[in-house]
Amino acid sequence: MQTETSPSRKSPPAQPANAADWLAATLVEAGVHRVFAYPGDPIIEFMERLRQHEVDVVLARREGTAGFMAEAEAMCNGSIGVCLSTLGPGSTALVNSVAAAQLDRVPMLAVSGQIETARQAVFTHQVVDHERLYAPITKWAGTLRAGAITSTVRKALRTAVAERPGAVHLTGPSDAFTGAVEAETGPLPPLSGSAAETVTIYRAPGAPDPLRLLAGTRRPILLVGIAATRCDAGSQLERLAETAGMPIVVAPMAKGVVPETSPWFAGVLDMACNDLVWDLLADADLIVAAGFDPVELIKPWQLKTTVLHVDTTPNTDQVYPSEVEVVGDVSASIAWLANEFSGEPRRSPDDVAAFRRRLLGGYYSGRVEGRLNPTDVVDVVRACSPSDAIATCDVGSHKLLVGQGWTTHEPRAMLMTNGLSAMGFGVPAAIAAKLVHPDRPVVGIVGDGGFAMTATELRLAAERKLGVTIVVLVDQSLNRIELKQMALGYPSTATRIEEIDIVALAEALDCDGVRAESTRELERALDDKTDSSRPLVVEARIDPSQYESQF
Ligand SMILES: Cc1ncc(C[n+]2csc(CCOP(=O)(O)OP(=O)(O)O)c2C)c(N)n1
Ligand SMILES: [Mg+2]
Repeated sequence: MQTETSPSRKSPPAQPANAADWLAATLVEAGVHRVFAYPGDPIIEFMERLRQHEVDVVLARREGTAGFMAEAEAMCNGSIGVCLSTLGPGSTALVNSVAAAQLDRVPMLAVSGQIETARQAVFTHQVVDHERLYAPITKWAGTLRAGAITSTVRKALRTAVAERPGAVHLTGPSDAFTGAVEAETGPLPPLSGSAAETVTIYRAPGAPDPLRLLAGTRRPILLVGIAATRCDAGSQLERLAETAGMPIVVAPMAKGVVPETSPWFAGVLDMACNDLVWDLLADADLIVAAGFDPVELIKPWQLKTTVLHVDTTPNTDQVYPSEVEVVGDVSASIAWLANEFSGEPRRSPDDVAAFRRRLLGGYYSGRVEGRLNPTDVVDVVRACSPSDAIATCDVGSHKLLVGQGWTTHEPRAMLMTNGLSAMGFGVPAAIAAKLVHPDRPVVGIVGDGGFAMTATELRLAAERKLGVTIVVLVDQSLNRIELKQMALGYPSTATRIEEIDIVALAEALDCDGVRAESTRELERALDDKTDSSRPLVVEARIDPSQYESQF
């Protein structure tokens, strides 16, 4: 469990030159040493102060991808991701990635510049009311105002990281940045997001004690989500699984919370073959929902099975009913359940293995012999990547396969958006992951639609010598949507996309590019990557027909 802020590199100056100087120093103290930005007039002063405090100001190619990079950085290391934009078109362009951090439950501080305070009341050119724009997609949207700068920043940081974490937006009028900060700045708040180790139990009238509930079951199962990753609950989850004999189903963004080679790992919810996973849950007599966030549900919750809610926060969503809640640090709660459980394990790893055989049978169905199938790409890329590789994926049919089929060995090693599920995440996330972990291989598996949205970010990767590998599944289709049109008997309207010469595009962006039409060509393309400082883009020309039998 994270209990301390990252070590500071520099304390705030005793006498900051202005509020921007103080804010830059405060972010450094809070452990921030990189921000992702797209500039404009009112944030010039803030960017310069960040530079003076040795913060790496990374220029993405547009605000939306800057925000995804900040989100991915926070997903990688559990810290707060910071992104900057200018006013008006900058702040409106940042909206998607702020909403992604909010729904993906990732701590983010997004800062947008604004015209000076006095002009805001009546001036209109490029002026958008940020507080109203950002209120529905953040935990809090505030403004830096003279006299309340320090408390506003403390509130922003504390709010972003507190359970459940999410996005905070701050508006910085240009005069607030260049103006003075209060004399009394106060200390930083705690920046640990994890919940208290003291566990609180809430019960509806007449509801059973959680220990008796678990003890009375014959077919319990664990459903694990992102709060378990935030609480580092993996080893305790495996211990409970073994002690009580419980298969583990994970939500997609929690992939890796327990190693997917664990004999108790059953599969991933709401990805490929989701019917089989739902059947497994329906067959249980108790679901221990451990840090499971219903924001990851694609299908409605239709189970009648009793749920024991174990999370950092009470079950305020009520997407699933639960009479009993164990609220606190998920690792501590699961450790308590494991310690107190007595009796024989209810199920064996053999039961889980039998289920996994069925699941994998479904996963590989629909392969076309002699063609490059989507599952072939997942298998080959996984086999060619070391076990500690970090993978990212985008949104579309390919995500549903990667989510189920990519074997993830550790937490925070598979980055995806499954709260907002916004296309265009996979490429910037791979770049951010490589910035955070320069020594680990990073591979992004993306659709041709999401790639077309974000490909130019690869010039940044090339410039910074970030040797990411991006595998583009080319089907010339926004497949996930085109399949739904087909199911309705409609023609493909606005879902076919024109071919791009991805190899030529990669070379134009100063990356290597390779085309692969078979598993052998794909293996060769990946094995031949020798220059670890040069991005590689693989145009994987797939036969998408396997997707049809999957969903
Ligand atoms: C920003 C955004 N716009 C639209 C969608 C709706 N959407 C979900 S999947 C998808 C198609 C993705 O196409 P592609 O990237 O080629 O992946 P594929 O489905 O072909 O694997 C679309 C349009 C979305 N999730 N995000
Ligand atoms: Mg596609």
